[in-house]
Amino acid sequence: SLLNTPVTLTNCDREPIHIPGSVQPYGFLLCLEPETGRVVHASENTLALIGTPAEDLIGRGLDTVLGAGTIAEIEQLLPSLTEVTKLLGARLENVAGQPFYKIIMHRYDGLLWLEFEPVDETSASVLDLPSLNLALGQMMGAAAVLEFCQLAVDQVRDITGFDRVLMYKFAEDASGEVVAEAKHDDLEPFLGLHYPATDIPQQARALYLKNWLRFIPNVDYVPAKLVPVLHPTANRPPDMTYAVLRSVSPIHLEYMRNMGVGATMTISIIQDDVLWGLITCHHITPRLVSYELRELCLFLGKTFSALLKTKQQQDEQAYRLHIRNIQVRLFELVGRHSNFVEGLYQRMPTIRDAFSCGGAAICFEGDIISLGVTPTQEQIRDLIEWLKVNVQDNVFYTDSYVKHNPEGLAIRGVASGFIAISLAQEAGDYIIWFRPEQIQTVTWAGKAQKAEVLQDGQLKLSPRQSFEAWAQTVVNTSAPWLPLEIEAAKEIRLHLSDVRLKVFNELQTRAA
Ligand code: BLA
Repeated sequence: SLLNTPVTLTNCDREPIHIPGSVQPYGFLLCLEPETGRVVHASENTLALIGTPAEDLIGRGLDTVLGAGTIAEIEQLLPSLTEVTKLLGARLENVAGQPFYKIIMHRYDGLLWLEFEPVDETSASVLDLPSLNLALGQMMGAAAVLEFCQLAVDQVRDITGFDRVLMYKFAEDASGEVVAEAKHDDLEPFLGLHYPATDIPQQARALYLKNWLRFIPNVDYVPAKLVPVLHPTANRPPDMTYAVLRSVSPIHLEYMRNMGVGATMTISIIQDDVLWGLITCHHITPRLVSYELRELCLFLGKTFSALLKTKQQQDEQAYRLHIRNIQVRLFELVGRHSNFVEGLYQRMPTIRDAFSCGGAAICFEGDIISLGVTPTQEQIRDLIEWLKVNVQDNVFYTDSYVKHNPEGLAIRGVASGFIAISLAQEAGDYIIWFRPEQIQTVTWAGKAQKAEVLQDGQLKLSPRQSFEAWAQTVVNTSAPWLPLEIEAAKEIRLHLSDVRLKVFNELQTRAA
């Protein structure tokens, strides 16, 4: 079965991370049968933490560890208990010199879950409402998604003190990009780096849609097994989807260790039931973050999730306006020039400014005018020949020309992707916008540092080698064209076709 299959780099998307049968040992777990209140699972580290072997707790009631007052409080919470966690503070009965414990409770998989976290700090209030209000106000005022992301990571770093806080945003293909970063000055920046989808496998992404915050106070921990390991009625360990102490994938732990990270906390950013991104916090050394502070970060994450759509609409609106504005000015220039083609490049803005692209080419009556970074004249002529023969659509776009034509390999550096609008296909009259290969626009700051190779020839699991892996998945590909860009290209084509027709008609009339 999967449970007995060792996890490797190639099967880790099948690792059943929701049922590891063990916990992180900084706290301990008791699972109760709801009907009887008897313990059916205990984590084996009860021995280390409270001096009682897990075996001795099985079949017993909570009165073995808790006083009557705490038990009464728990019983009051039971009727309303769901997979959403509830919190109680408690001192343990009959265990001298123990720290104060937070009991984090939820009900799931037919069990009552009681997770005990020792409280290590003096429980000073984490709620600094005035500064939280200020931060939320700033976040609400952010004019664009990127600014919004930056404010969020700054805020999370401010209130938690993590060495590094990243906004990790997923793309369509589930690869990810670091779009904002707040960090300690001494750390190498990760901003702008991309990672392949395999770094956060699909079952993990699915779990993070249900459980919005995960915490690993020490990546060097040795997992504490459950006693017994199998669920009382199912032939598998109990489902830890909502458990705070869930022991995480050993592969992920190795990744974090190789990265030089000692502790992490990660918050899901969810939009319309889709995992949009993660706020990922790293600390170089192990550290405990109190449950209350984690809840506060979760609150920020949910607020961020709720406001995100507005910010995306603002971004789209701003880009739409920008394109519209360029179009209006261009069309005006085109109308003023007796030779309308000159209106497309002789003044500012030029046709190239219509979209974010590396360069553009105007191909008209056998001439080619290049603007910005484009393929050579020769290469553009080849491209036009290919378009004339292979493309019937008036507007054609691709983010990977090589997929359509192997000859595209020669121009992938400047033109992995392009949009072409035809003004007269037979004549070869086109306007083309070029986008470079994406990987050439993304750089890894620590380029000098080589990916480490292990003795068995495998690359060492690390962000560095992950970045290389991502780079492999996007060779010959440009950044994608947005629907609104394609719409705008269609508008430009319609307008220029009209103008061209008018000019043509005028010439005809004059000739007659
Ligand atoms: C989980 N991998 C993760 C998580 C992150 C990353 C953020 C979620 C951790 C959590 O929510 O607690 C990846 N973290 C990154 C990246 C950066 C970072 C890219 O800070 C960059 C700066 N991981 C691999 C490979 C495999 C793998 C190759 O790199 C498998 C072959 C597995 N990653 C893996 C698994 C999990 C994971 C199984 C789930 C861990 C768990 O929740 O149990």
